[in-house]
Amino acid sequence: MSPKTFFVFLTLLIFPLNLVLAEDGSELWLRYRKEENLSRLAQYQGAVGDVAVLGSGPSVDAVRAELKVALSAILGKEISVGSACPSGNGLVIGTKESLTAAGLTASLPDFSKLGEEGYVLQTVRQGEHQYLVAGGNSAVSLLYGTFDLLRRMQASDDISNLKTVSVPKIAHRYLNHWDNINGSVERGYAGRSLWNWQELPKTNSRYRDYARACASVGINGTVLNNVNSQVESLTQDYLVKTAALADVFRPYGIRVMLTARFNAPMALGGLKTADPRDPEVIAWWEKKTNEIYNLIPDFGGFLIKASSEGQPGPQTYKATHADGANMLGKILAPHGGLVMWRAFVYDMKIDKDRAKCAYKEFAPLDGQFLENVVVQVKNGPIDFQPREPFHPLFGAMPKTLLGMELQITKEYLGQSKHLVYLAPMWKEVLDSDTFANGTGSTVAKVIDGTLDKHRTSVIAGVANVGNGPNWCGHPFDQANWYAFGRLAWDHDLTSEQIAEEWIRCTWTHDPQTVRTIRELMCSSRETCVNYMVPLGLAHIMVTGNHYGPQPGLNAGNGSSVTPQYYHRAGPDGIGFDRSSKGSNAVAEYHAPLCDQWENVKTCPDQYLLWFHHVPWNFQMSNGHTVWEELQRRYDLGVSDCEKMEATWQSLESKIDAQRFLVVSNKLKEQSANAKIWRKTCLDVFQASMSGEKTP
Ligand code: GCW
Repeated sequence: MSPKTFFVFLTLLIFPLNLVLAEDGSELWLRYRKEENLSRLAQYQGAVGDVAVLGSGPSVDAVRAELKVALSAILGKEISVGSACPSGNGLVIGTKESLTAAGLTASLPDFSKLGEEGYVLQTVRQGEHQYLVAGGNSAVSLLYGTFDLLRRMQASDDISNLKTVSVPKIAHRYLNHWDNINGSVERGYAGRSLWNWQELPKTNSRYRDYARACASVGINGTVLNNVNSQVESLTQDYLVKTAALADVFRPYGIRVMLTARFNAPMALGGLKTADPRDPEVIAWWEKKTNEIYNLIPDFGGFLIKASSEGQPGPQTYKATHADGANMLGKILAPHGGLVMWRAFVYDMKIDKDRAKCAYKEFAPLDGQFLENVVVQVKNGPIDFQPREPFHPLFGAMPKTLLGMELQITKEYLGQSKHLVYLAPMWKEVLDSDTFANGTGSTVAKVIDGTLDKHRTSVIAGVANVGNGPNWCGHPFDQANWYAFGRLAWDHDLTSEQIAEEWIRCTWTHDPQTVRTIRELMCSSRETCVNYMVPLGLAHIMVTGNHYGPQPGLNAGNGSSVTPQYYHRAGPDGIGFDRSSKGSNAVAEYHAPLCDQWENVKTCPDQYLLWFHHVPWNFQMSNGHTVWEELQRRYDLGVSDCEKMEATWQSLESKIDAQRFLVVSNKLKEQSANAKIWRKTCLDVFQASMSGEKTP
């Protein structure tokens, strides 16, 4: 332990309220600090020292409140936010009408292209004066424009001559909380649930901070409860509590949604069936939906996990997913609500290859879902693994509104103990070409609705937020919440750009440190793949908690979904044969992908063992056998973890002591874990190679 680290440790022990606690990560990336660069400070004072937010209403008040806090901190003096256009230079924020009335729209772009949420942020010269103008068509768009400006200022960017137009590419950008009523969070690693159901409808200041954080990256919806849904969430008591949260979130442009348990008409309504075609069932849902909209007029809709992992669903009644989803869709449509129907199903009676199940159940239903029904598909065909090829449904349901579900909480990627920045993984999926409609039919274009001309679009992220002081557990997990929002808004942003923004808001402006942290973040996902599941391996984590390695559990019994089921290591080789000689999952992809992945010679290394079972002496393109290459990748994973540790240590003087220490300790644990992964996996594979049964 370095002397500085030791000192912090001691201080934390002795003086729990010492100033160092100020950097506990609770401010997230909205960590407004005084601009230290004097010429920049002067520029900011000139540009935004005089501020007016035109108009009124809850969202406008939210803009004012944010600006007051942020600008006062950044400029280092109390700023008052007026409501009339400044007579000299200054910042003016308003909707089209108010800006027009102030005579400021002449040189601004056409507002009709901005939609409801897009904004313009532009420097406007008028006579002798210069205004920085943020404008849009709705009060919420002003909030987005404001956060854009504040992001630039936090990053110490030049704002003297701005000309930005920003419109979200995806309409519904939702978080999915897997939070239970008792305060536990399924796959939550950052404390208990943020929602205090006991205390609600009484609210607390953290709810508002959550809304600020979400709005600052453009997240505009949140599903409050677990997809493994408890019917209690739909009782009047809980709806009143939900309405209280909705009231806090509304000014920030965030709509609330709930999951609904499909058999609620039975469990809550006392009916004998939940058959979606039964008139009494339909009437029950109608009544419940009306009750919800009476309390929450802008309720977003229901997210449903049906006929999946023990959750009830329409199939009990020999009805299809479309029957179930449409029944609810029809009821929600007049209210403007959506049904998000999950495609996470893997009934292995449908196919022995888990990766094929959802496609087989859902693809034939294309064209049968109503317009306000979204089929919500995980990024990959199995389950949030460190690497999977994209889900084949993305190229298979052009007539269906497909939404994508990403997992921000890193269930299978070291949870809140490992530093893994997820943007590169999400970009990999979004940028993948499905070839559904010829070259360039990327997954991003499928889900933003442009490929198949859908009227709306959806992306969901399983939240990593809890009630712990730094919200996400690992200080770097905040970057994943941030990146989800930024990519949901604009999937053309690069992982590097997003990391850079986040670092400059969260850690420091020092260029060298920014670069170092950015590189560390951007390589972290590949590092994780290397020490966990290289070359297309998957799902060899401990059954249940999904944290450490457990490739050998039940090896050799050949039944259902054990880790051995996934890696198939044995004397003859390793990998899951999904070629036409095996499960033929490759056929769920369009040409040329199916041909490229079918052929072991053209299948990319990163998917080799996902699509192929190869002998241990299989020659990789780099001349290694697959066994040698596996060893090399695990070694690389371990040495890259050690490099991350060393790199972080080199930043000690650049980072506040408290967060430095938290990250140091976590990186140490990550390195130790990577070694355990390497040893456990290689031992089991080696034993399998020689035909031994592994424990
Ligand atoms: O990733 C798996 C998790 C389950 C989860 C399920 C799902 C909410 O292990 O905890 O349940 O997926 O996505 O429904």
